[in-house]
Amino acid sequence: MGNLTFTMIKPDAVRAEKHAEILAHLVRNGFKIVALKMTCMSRNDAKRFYAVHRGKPFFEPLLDFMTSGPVVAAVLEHEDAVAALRKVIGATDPAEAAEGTVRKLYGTNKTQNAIHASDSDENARYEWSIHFTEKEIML
Ligand code: 3AN
Repeated sequence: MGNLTFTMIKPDAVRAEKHAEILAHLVRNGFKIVALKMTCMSRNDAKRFYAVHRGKPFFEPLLDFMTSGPVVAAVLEHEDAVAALRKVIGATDPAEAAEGTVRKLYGTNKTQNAIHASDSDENARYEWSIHFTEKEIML
């Protein structure tokens, strides 16, 4: 398992001014930030990002939400990074997320769930390449 993963603080958490707190939470949990930017996703970026969900009933609302305001994108370093970050962010539905996880603390519902984390090394590389060039990743 690789030592890099990708995360994105979603528009709900950025609108609520929670992005700095969430980044601090990740750093306290042992993640090192190796790339970071605040940006707005275009509809085309969001379509590429969520291509696996095309056709699902929540796809269009998800695109509307993800393009509704700025996000904070980051590449994070940690041992077994993908699994480690999934554990810290919690289940997709904040109501089901474990106590102390980012989604339990900051999420509202399955769409507005504060943060994204990649679910495989391959998807992490695909997702960070939508946001970062190679020279923006500080390895
Ligand atoms: P996760 O982000 O936990 O890996 P995925 O990859 O299944 O979850 O879903 C990607 C994103 O799509 C989620 N973060 C969430 O915002 C949205 N989503 C997933 N399932 C639903 C659903 N049933 N209803 C609304 N939004 C959903």
